[in-house]
Amino acid sequence: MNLAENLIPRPQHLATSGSAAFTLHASARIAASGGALASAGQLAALLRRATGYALPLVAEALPGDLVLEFTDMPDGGPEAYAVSVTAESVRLTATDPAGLFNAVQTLRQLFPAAVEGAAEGTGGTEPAWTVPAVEIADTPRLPYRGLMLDVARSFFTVAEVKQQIDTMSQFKLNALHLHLTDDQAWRIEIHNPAENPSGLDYSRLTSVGGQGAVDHPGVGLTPGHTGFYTQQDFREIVDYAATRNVLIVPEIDLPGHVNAALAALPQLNPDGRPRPMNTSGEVGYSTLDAANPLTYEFVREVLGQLAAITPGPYLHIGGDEALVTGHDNYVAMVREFAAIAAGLGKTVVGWNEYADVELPQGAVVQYWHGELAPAVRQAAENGARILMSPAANTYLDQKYDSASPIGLEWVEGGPFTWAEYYAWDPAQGGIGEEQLLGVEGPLWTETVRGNRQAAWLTYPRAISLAEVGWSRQEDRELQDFRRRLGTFGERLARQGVTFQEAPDVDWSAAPAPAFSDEPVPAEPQVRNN
Ligand code: TNX
Repeated sequence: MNLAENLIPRPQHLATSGSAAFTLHASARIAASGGALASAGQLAALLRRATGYALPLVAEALPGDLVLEFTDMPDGGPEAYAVSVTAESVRLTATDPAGLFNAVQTLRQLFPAAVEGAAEGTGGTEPAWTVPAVEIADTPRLPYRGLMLDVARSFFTVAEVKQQIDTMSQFKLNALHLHLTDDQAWRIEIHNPAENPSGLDYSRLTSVGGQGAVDHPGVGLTPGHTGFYTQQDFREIVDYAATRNVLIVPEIDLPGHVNAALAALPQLNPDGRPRPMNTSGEVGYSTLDAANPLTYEFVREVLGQLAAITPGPYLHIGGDEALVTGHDNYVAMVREFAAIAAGLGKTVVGWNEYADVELPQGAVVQYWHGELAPAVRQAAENGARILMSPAANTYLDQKYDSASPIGLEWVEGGPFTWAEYYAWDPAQGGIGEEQLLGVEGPLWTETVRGNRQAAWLTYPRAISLAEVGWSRQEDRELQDFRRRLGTFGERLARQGVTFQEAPDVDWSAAPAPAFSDEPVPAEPQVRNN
């Protein structure tokens, strides 16, 4: 099978040409300059590791070289790219660095799967490093194709987050939403401001609030699964993600899901006393106090500091499951918090409950469950854009089947496999294509510890989502995707990425790496949806 037939996500235009394949030889070089050098360097690193070739970066190409360069692409957006392979050369072109990054991911899949391994690991049999002759012109359907990692219920170290960015970005997923705070924990350092008349001690958010996680009876709060990011750590994640065309979207969940903040800052509670930390998986019991002026001072300080370390356009303020807030208080607080975020120059994002509140122009509504109509109305009236995370098509925390050792199973219609996350159209319920910002798969982590477990729930379902977001609806086909998915198993296995070996997919090219070299958490106290 021609490897061009296996690409994920499926490109918009692909033609295999009659020309002979390109073969990468030890003498090959990579030609690039200026803004193309970053992607050229990444391609060089990947190919050097697999082939052991020198692959120097040079300014001018000769026959047999790989070329990365910028060109005009009148029809494409910032992520559009082209790949042209003949027997003589491989040319990757784009208008922007994001496009060249995407082109490299496509080229990577055009090489044999052995490209994902170290040279010495290939057992001495040198594969032929050939690439089929193709012409590809590609651009995404939707601008935002994301995953969400709940680092509040279970902490992930900076190194773990970087590893997840590496894995997701090969599928051209370009946004990682970090759910930084929740009832169980607060994960982002907030400095005490120089002027601090009310005396809120923000350092306690992490010294106290950072020490939680969802507890698992008999397993406990294992080290590495509690903790927090310093602002320096956060910048490190943002910078790393940017080199992989991934935008970081930070979330502070407000006005519910705030128990860790209420434990850290006693003045936020009506009685002025700290709440105890709570490591159960319970939801919906905590709220900020709309009548307390310190609530707004606190949110202004936190969002201000977060905005200052977030170069991307989005600031997520949560808004979900504020079950004990009271409607009027909810509206009063969310309106003010959204205005604060907008005042910081950010596009505010919130879960779809917040679409009941009048939102600033151009806000983003992240739909996860319930009625879609308020989100569609915000789009029509306030220019809102909709980010689709319907639980039954995107929730990566759900079990694959009742025997899954980890995962929740509260979402109606579940459990869910790769197919439910593939066979749907995000433009539904009256959402216009222009109003659709994109798709996102949230990985809530009440039952998850560490990257092996995270990856097992994430893959292959996130691969389905990547194609939903990238490829045009009319180009997507379940049976063909099933086939392509199966061929991808070997690449994930070589990368050391665990995945669920869905029984209806042919993974015979390679088994998945073991999932269970970390303890499987015992059932946490389960949410009551
Ligand atoms: C609902 S989805 C939540 C989270 C839970 C998740 C578990 C959403 C906006 N809120 O607090 O972790 O369900 O599936």
